[in-house]
Amino acid sequence: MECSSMAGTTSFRVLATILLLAIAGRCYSQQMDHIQLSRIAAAIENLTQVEQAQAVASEKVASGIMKMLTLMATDHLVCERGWFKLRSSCYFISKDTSTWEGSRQKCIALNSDLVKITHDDEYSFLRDLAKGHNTYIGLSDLQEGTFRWVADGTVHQIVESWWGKDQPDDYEGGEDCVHYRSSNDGLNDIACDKKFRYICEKPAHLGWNFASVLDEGTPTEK
Ligand code: MBG
Ligand code: CA
Ligand code: CA
Repeated sequence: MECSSMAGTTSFRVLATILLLAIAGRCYSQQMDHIQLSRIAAAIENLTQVEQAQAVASEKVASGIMKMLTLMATDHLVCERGWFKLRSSCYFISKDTSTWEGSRQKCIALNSDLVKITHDDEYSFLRDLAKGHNTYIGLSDLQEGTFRWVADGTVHQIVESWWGKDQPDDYEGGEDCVHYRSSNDGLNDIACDKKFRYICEKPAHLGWNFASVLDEGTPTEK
């Protein structure tokens, strides 16, 4: 009886030990689970932060591009010193005089070409720039007897009101180059070897300061 009681006590101890070990093992593995979970949570948190930072960065890039496009649209186009701006072009009015071809070469040397007039307000602007002087523009019928803009070879779209009275008349068959004739207050065809002032045209360029585009707030012109 005692023996069997001893035997019973022993097997109880073994069972209890096994149970304790099992509980301890479970606790340990729960602790491990907890550690793993914390690690995963931290990793998710990190990823979220990275994603948020990326979203902020993409937003900045998008808004920078928008600003650049806005700047390119109009206001921030500028002309260098000595050139006058109208819309997206810069114009140079000479003080010296030259033949029509000589004028063209001088414009080309200034990275431009003799002016091409496409709008009424451009015509008025140039007439004001000429300030009462005879002034060459980039129109001639040296080739094929058709008036073409020398800058791009396009055929002149007739704007009657720009021509002076009774012009163009190819007077005595020898007038192929066009100038603004101050005394007629209009365009006139003339012999190309006459020497006049001239107007050059080239595209205006972006005058923004790159840093201001990336900054918050309204970009400022230099
Ligand atoms: C002149 C023009 C010349 C020719 C001439 C005809 C009074 O202007 O400069 O080009 O057209 O008129 O009379
Ligand atoms: Ca033009
Ligand atoms: Ca004429």
